Amino acid sequence: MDIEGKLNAKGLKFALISSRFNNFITERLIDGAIDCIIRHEGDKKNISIVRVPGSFEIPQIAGIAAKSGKYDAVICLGAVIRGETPHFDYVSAEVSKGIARVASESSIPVTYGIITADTVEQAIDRAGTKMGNRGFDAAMTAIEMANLIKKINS
Ligand code: INI
Repeated sequence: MDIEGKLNAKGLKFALISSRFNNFITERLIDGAIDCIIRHEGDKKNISIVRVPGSFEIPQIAGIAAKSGKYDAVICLGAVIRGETPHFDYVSAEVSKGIARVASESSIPVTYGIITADTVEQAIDRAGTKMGNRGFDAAMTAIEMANLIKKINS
């Protein structure tokens, strides 16, 4: 028997955890995630948007949201853009490891919509222009995974 999650967000509840750092990018990721959920029959009133200061703070809040029992999926949205110091490397490594840890410890999907880019232009390309929208993609994965988990558990 093949088991897959369907791409339908009807009745599903989502938490979007987004950083305010680089908010000219992350607000576009939020728009993309909401657009994806609504296009797949989800409802705006079932979407909570939680803003945190920077991407480093995302995993902790994602873990709390995942454990709260209020959501069917948690979608993490952030933009880490390389500067002139190694700060980028520390923040991008920690947010990636942190989300992976929270996801593996959670019973609902916790998806990764973090842009890591060398330049502002690369980040813009991935926030709704040339290279799609990472927020939309992370929401799509969350919808499929939420339905897959429900199916496995049913
Ligand atoms: N946070 C980001 O989300 N993106 C960045 O590009 C970034 N840079 O480059 O500094 C960033 N730093 C802030 C960090 O996420 C924490 O909020 C801060 O260190 C306080 O814990």
